[in-house]
Amino acid sequence: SEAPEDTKTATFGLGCFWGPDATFGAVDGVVRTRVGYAGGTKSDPSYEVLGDHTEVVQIEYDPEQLSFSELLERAFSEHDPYQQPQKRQYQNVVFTETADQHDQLLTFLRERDLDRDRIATRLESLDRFHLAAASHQKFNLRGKRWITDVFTEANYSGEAIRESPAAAKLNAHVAGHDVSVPFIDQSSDPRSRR
Ligand code: MHO
Repeated sequence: SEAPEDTKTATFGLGCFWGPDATFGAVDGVVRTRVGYAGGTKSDPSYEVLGDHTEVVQIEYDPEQLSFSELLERAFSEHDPYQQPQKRQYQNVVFTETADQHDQLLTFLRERDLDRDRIATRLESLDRFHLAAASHQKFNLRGKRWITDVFTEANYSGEAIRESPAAAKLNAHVAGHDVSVPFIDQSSDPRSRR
């Protein structure tokens, strides 16, 4: 089957973006991942000249398979919402992009009994996502030249590797993540029996 067309995006800052690029890549229903910078005002940020931006992962997901709440579940299991790194580059940020995502975030915080007065995670609405350079995309996979060389030989550009659903899964696997299915016992997931 082909990659789903009606995808949505979710954007999170969870420290150095190489990590969440891989953890979210493993999640069933995540179609593509890309890393970049958001949450600041500087135009054209780069890794070297970041300005007031934060490293973020942008997750493109199939809403038929995965909800924003499930992504929040994962994002909050990846950080302590009551601690925040001093360096803005690595801060925890949950961006919402639509009114629906914002509602799901409020519901999530309420159901999780998160103390809104103590929560340190930045909760912001996404203004703009700035893509990071190709050398930062699928960083774990890029450490395996014998795999990326095959993409290159098949005429994938850096951009095509970044946008490849297969590369997102390989990147996750190389980083040591196995397919993760939110809220479903993996032994009962038909995929693991194929
Ligand atoms: N320079 C740090 C973090 C990289 S992450 C893209 C390191 O080498 O681990 O900020």
